[in-house]
Amino acid sequence: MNIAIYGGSFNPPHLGHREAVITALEELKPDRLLIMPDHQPPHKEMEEGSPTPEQRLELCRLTFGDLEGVEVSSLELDRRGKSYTYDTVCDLERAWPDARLTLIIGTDMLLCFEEWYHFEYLLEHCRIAALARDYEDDGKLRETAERLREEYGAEIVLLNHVPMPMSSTELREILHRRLGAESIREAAYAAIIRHRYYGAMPELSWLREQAYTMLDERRIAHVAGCEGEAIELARRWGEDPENAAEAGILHDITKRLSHEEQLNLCEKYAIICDSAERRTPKLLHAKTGAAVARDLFGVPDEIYEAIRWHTTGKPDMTLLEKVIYLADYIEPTRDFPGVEKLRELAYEDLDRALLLGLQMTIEEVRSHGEEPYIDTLTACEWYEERILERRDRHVDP
Ligand code: DGI
Ligand code: FE
Ligand code: FE
Repeated sequence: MNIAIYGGSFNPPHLGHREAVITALEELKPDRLLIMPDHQPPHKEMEEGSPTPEQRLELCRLTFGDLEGVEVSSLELDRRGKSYTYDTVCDLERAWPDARLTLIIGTDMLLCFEEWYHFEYLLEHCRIAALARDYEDDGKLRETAERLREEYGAEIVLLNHVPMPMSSTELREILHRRLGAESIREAAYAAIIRHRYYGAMPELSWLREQAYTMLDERRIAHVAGCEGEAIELARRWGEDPENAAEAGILHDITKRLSHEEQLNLCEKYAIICDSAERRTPKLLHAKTGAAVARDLFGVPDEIYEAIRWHTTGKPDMTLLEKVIYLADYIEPTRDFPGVEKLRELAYEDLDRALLLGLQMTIEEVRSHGEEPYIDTLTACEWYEERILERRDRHVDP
């Protein structure tokens, strides 16, 4: 049996790793290919804030799990401590005494192979498959391969592999700037965002795609409008436009769910709701939307809260909460009597616009013969008082 082993930190695994695996499958045709995330690399410290070994293992499953003949192995994780390939090879030889082992390694790893723990044993017991870019032009690589063959009788094959422009190190540096999605397998990227590994922030185009599949077709224009308006309001009032965009994109993600589904989500996320909320699914979608946004997309608290309060508002709102409340109200697809006035006011005096929005909602709800929800009423009272106070003190907005 031919077993190929592809070890590494996979911190995170990316499409370059996946391409390498596909090349190795084609060229080596192993019976099985083991992806072997290390517990702790022997030659370096794992960067602070990296996901745990178990989390990296899971990211590997999400990156390679669908490839036939490929298995993500927890051997090195289970062994704990520093992960020496020598120990792994010994373990595999014990498990499969007749197997022929091939180590798949990167170019740089071949160049320093003589620093590996018990490298002579490894060269004697394993074939080496080095992932080489332009190896015909790479004198140093060919020289090293030739020398290892001569000195140790090593068996070395070079896999012609065009590496991706992106490395794990580079990805760790850009994920928090809302970049990198195109270099990572979708399912793994979704997990990275969900848990915000590496301080990752979602690429907005990726987030839109995800959110829009959760919406009624008719609502997409509203959500896109709300995102754009939130960005503008954020710029006007000194809020972070990207956080505003993220909250705008996600604010209505549970809106299309039925009343029953809303209530199921309340149960799932241990959301407490009173009888008025239980009766009015319109009020629930703000709470369930925030919970789902946090669960699926790992939104930070400030964005969670902005989604949470976007329907009713509340006293003493944060800037982001106000921005989302108003963006939802005045985005370009909204056309109700009075929207123009509210649009103007939102860019002139944020609190007065907020108050006007609250008052209009109360009027609207009452015109349907319903009683506005308590949060809406207390929010309205709070801003009425605040604006009166402001007037008394002649304070500018
Ligand atoms: O989700 P959207 O339609 O984009 O907007 P939204 O989240 O502000 O929801 C608006 C709806 O919610 C609108 O039909 C009025 C309703 N609503 C807002 N505040 C209250 C309310 N309904 C009741 N019963 N009480 C409220 O205080
Ligand atoms: Fe809403
Ligand atoms: Fe909305």
